[in-house]
Amino acid sequence: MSFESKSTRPRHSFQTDDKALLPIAAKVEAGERLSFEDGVALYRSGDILAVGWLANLVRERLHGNTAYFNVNRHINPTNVCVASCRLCAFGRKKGEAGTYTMALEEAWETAASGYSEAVTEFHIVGGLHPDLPFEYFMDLVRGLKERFPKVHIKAFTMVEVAFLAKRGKMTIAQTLERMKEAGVDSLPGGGAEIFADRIRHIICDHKIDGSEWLDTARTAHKIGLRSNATMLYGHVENDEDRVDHLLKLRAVQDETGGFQTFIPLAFHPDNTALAHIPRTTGMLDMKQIAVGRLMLDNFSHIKSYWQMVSPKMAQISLRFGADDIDGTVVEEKIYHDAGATTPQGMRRKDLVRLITEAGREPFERDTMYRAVTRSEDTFTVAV
Ligand code: V47
Repeated sequence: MSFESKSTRPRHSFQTDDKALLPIAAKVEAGERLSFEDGVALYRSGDILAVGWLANLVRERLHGNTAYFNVNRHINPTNVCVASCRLCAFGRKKGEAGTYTMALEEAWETAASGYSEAVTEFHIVGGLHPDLPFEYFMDLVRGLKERFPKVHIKAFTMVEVAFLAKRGKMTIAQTLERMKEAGVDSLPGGGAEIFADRIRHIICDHKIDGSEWLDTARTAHKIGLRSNATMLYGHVENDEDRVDHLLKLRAVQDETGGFQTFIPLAFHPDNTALAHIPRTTGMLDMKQIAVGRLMLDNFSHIKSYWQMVSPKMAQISLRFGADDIDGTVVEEKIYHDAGATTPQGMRRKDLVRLITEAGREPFERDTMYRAVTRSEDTFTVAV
């Protein structure tokens, strides 16, 4: 994939006291691909400003001064989950206190509730429910499309797709085709966590493994569904595990070109089985954005999800490699069950303010990164 340079600004030259960064800087300035060792050296560097400077160089080459956001709404139809992942505070076993499963009418009503601003995207993820039939999820999507025909449906992680395929006795491709027919437009990037088996056994033993996640993404892209990709960091993984994760994503992207956005997700430990792990620091959060931008040379977009790293850090990250801060969200459950102290949603005007105060130009996008123009309760997408 090649990108047109959007930067018009003359650059100052690169400066660092960290000698390990010098050959990496030469490669970045020449537009060359970085290696596994380069990735590890970037993670190990204490010179966050130098690493960020390089990531910003790439970010501005691709997107100039533009920073993207969208007006979206999250819907989590159920928190009942068979998986019991140690990383998760959201999922509950069937019959446990605090479980919920939305009736279809309830899910459709939820979609319409919250802010008055017309949303352009529904983001739908949930637990791996042992009893809900495949048709529940298809009816959910079909019902949303009937009620909100203009809204893009970004639904079901690779983990949910693989689970629904198994339960419905279908192949992954058949499952994805059925989802597409029902109205799913693209897939979110969740469930990727860290691909290395050693780590997966500790944090999410009952989920599909890394190669199954990547295969499911590959299949989705091949049948024309684009997706995002995430990486969960700040738990028991090391620098090598993170670089390995990034390179595996980069390899699939070379093959399919189907990933839209990379989103590093900061681990929230509260109420999980890994509650003894401290929360991520600002340094680590900025590193993930910057190293992600530098290693994933074939991804167009790097998202700093404000719910994860806080609105303040998301704003700063627009100078450290990120070009997107996600959207209004309206109602977030997964990180709030795990102790997130951010608001559950944000108004459009507040996202615009964060971006503007970072000295960037806000660009309201739809899920496919097309421009959105709007009045409060309706919108138009540029095609
Ligand atoms: O897959 C679960 C993660 C993901 C915790 O595609 C946790 O645009 C931190 O993938 N601490 C779901 N993370 C969310 C997700 C996402 C979010 C925003 C945008 C997009 C997109 C995707 O959240 C899960 C898992 O990796 N997660 N528990 C936790 N305690």
